[in-house]
Amino acid sequence: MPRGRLIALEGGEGAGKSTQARLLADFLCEQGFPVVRTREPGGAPGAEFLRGVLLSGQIDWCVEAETMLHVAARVEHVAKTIRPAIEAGSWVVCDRFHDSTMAYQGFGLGFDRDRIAVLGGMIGIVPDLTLVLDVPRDVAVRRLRARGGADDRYERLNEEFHARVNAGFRQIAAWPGHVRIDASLEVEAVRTAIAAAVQDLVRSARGP
Ligand code: Z5A
Repeated sequence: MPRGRLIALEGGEGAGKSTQARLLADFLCEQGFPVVRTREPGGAPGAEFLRGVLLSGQIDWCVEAETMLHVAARVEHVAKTIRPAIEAGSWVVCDRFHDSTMAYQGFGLGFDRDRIAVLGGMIGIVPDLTLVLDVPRDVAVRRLRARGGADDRYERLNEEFHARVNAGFRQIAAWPGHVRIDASLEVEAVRTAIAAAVQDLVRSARGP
């Protein structure tokens, strides 16, 4: 059984990650790969439980505890969902992964980024490819207002916080294994850019 792959979609809120995760999963299915689409925080029962704890805003976590909770949710997600899927040959499309902890808790809330990197090493898996969806904050806010719905703990934080997160994601997008995607374009144009960005991975999985 050939090993599957892990592709993460990252970026600020309203960048279009969930929309593009669905479209990427469809594209990979069309290419003949079994696909599991999942998200963070969440993606396994224990991790979904922690998602509620983290996003409800009922508790004003200190940043250290908040970071550990995101990492704990990820460890559970990897153990129960991601690793078994990859070992069974599936391609996992994940809406957010460890770079979100780096961007939100590190760049956004000021938790020591070297320590976040160490915690990332403990997760024991690195995405084969990370697509960082980059969109100006004002565009993202317009999209979220048009969609409506209640704000979570992070959406309620101020614009300076979101500016630091977006600047962090721009730095992260230049790291090895990452590709920046212009997510301010129309849905179909973003889908096409993402399909192009995964081509090398698709080719390498097919072999010579
Ligand atoms: N968080 C953290 O702090 N640390 C961590 O380690 C992790 C997460 C893993 C999870 O929220 C929160 O947890 C997140 C960071 C934090 N909070 N923030 N901010 P979530 O999962 O509930 O929400 P999100 O990840 O921020 O997703 P979102 O707000 O739903 O945005 P999105 O998934 O990127 O976008 P979307 O749902 O695909 O699209 C939003 C709307 O725009 C929707 O109406 C679409 O139809 C529309 N859309 C999408 N693409 C386009 C284009 N190209 N043009 C026009 N309109 C579009």
